[in-house]
Amino acid sequence: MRITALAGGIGGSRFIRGLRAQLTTTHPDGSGGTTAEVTVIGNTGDDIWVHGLRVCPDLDTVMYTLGGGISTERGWGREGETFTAKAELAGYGVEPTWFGLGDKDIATHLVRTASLAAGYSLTEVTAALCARWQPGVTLLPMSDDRAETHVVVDDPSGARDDSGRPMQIAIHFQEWWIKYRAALPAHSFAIIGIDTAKPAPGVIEAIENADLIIFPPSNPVVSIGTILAVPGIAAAIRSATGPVVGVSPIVGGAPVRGMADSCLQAIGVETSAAAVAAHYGARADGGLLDVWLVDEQDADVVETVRALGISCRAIPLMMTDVAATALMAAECLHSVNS
Ligand code: FO1
Repeated sequence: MRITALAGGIGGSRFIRGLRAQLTTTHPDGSGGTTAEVTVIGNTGDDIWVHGLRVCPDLDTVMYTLGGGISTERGWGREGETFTAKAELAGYGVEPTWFGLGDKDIATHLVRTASLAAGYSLTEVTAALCARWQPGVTLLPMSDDRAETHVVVDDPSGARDDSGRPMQIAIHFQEWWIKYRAALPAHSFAIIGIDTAKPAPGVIEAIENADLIIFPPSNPVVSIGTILAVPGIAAAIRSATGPVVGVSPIVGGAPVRGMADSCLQAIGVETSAAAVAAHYGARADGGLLDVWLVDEQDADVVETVRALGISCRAIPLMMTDVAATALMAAECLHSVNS
């Protein structure tokens, strides 16, 4: 079976880890293997140049989480990380001092930056990095082209225009997310370069050949939404032969983690499991979803979602550990047969 999943950072990575566990059969004698091949299309809208290094937060979070190198406490970056270089850079007063640049993580960014400078594509670089981490999935960037999410906010300095209205500026997503904790109301998101970005090699094929397409519980706006904004990807999903199953990132009216509510607010979507399903739309109706999984706390929205033309089930969606996440993945797999 071929499964293709779109993934952002922490939530998406943890879901894929559960999916891989669900697909991996280990026999008493230790033999076994996975009964399916999984391709993950990773969001690169969060990517940023930091101190001359190209950082790909969502690709690295998938790679480290599945490769066993992730910091379980933070959900991003490396286990047992130190931040000596970061402190030294701050000592020189160079910005961005707010970005958590880990010493071990720097090695990944150095390899990526040098390889890109040598002319390798992000797809090739990601494959090379994954050769070390062995994530057990094929990790593809959504695009090899620059497509960087910026957030339009009122100028934090309080600057105003001639008529006294707050000046609006666009800041990099990472600055909004890390320095301002997404607390600055976002007027809109601008993905710089998205209009000319092309799906990375293998992305469209992974969608067209999939027996199942999954939207894990990643941020529907700045992670899944950014991947869908790459010209060609949403259309490929709409016309894909495999069923498209989404897992709600909103439970009981709030994001399970992260700040999806700040993002949904910016695009005028209510922070609820049903509203996100409606935002993605029913495939039968020109949208993207065939199935939407909501948490048991949101069982009351199942009928509403079904009325949209999207089949819907309420199951436990808290990814408390790999086993719980594997059960969520099992529910997605059932959609292939139903
Ligand atoms: N998230 C933070 O909240 N603070 C940080 O300092 C931070 C640094 C960082 C460095 C590398 C990396 O791969 C991820 C990092 N993240 C940090 C997470 C990142 O900002 C978000 O996870 C994604 O961009 C959104 O999914």
